Formats: sequence, structure tokens, C-alpha cells
Amino acid sequence: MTLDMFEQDGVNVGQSELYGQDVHLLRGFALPYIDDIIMALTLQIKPQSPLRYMTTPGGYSMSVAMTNCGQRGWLTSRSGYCYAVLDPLTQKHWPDMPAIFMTLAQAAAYRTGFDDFIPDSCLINEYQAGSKMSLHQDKDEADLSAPIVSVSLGISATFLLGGLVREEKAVRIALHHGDVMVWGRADRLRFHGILPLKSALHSVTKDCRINLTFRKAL
Ligand code: MD3
Ligand code: FE
Repeated sequence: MTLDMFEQDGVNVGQSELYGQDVHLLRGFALPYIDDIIMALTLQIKPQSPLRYMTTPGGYSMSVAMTNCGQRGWLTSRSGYCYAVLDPLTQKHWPDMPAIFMTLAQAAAYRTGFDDFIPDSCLINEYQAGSKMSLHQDKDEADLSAPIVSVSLGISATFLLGGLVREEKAVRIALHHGDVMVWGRADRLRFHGILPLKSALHSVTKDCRINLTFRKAL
């Protein structure tokens, strides 16, 4: 096995990058939280509300496995997209949002000028080799004045940052273990996606990439 099959553990840690007016990339910001995040995912969230492959309104199975924690969970099915109080798989509430998740999301938002971000939903995306997310907008939330915070864990991915219309050419940004993105205001409705994940191994997540997306749904 060659060395470069293993991912670097954080790249340009401590740097912050700005795209457009309000897309902030905080390199390695989540690194101090990693052990607690993995613990909460493994012991609390995944056992209560397992990862599953949801169906798109068009009838396709997503290549990304998903679950949620918090007061609301994002769902896609044949009937469309929505935020739901109950997990359809268990007919129970989604797992509580761990305090450390809230602390991390609020710290990242505060650092980038969003003072009072209180997410009520955290979508957990798990990418295996080949999983991708096509270019889309996040617009199922009631209050578009709230930012979104996303945390990347494990294998690096290529993020596509498009414009406010689908036709605008997207720029590619490498996202690594521990990176946190915060976006809002003028950039809240930008198109974005993830290129098919390349096969690799990471010491923390093994053969996958995990993304946490914190949103204010209500
Ligand atoms: C949007 N997830 O679940 S979030 C999603 O890595 C989703 O799993 C991706 O898009 C993932 O809806 C990416 C990261 C992100 C970062 C910057 C953005 C989304 C953005 C800037 C503008 C608009
Ligand atoms: Fe999105």
C-alpha cells in the first residue's frame, strides 16, 4: 500500500479563506472537536437513527447515506424535500443535537460574523468512494437570513462552488479533514455540490468522508 493512499490530517490549518462576499472557509477549525464528534456519531446518533440511502423526488437512490440530529431532520423522498420532526425509519424524534455540535457550529458562525446562529437541524452525510452530490441550492429553510455551517471529516473531497444561477461556472475547492465552511447573506443561495469521492483511507473515518451541515430550518 502506498503512502499517498492515506489522507493528510488537516491542510493549511488555522488559515481562513473568503470566496465571494460571504463564503468563509476555516481550515482545520473542527480539529479540536474531532474526538467528541466521532464519539457522538458512533455512540448516540447512528445507533438511534441509522444512516440510510434516501430517494430523490425523481425516484433515484442518493449515493450519499444520510441521517439527522436536532429538532428537525432534512428528508428527501418520492414526495419531495422537507424538514420532519420524526425519523420515518424509527417513527421517533431524531437524536438530540450533541452540545459539542452546537458549540462548534456557533463558534464557527461567530468567527465569521454571524452572531446569533442557533441551528435546529444537523444533516449528517456519509460519502463512500464514488458518492457525489450534484449541483443544487439549499432553499428548504424558512429563514434564509440564517447562515449554514458545514464540517468536513475524513477523506478529502472536491467541493463545487457555483453562482446564484445554475449556468454560472463553478470553482473547485479542496475540502480536508477538519475544515469548516460558513456561508450566508448574499451567498446563501449559491449552487454547490461535491464531485465523486476518490477512493482513499483516513485514520479517523477509514474509507469515507462525513459532512455535518448545520441549518436553521424553522
Ligand atoms: C452552499 N452538502 O447536504 S455543504 C447538503 O459536503 C450539501 O455534504 C455538501 O450541500 C457536503 O446540502 C456541502 C458545504 C457548502 C459549502 C459552501 C457553500 C455549501 C455551500 C457556499 C454557498 C452555498
Ligand atoms: Fe447543499
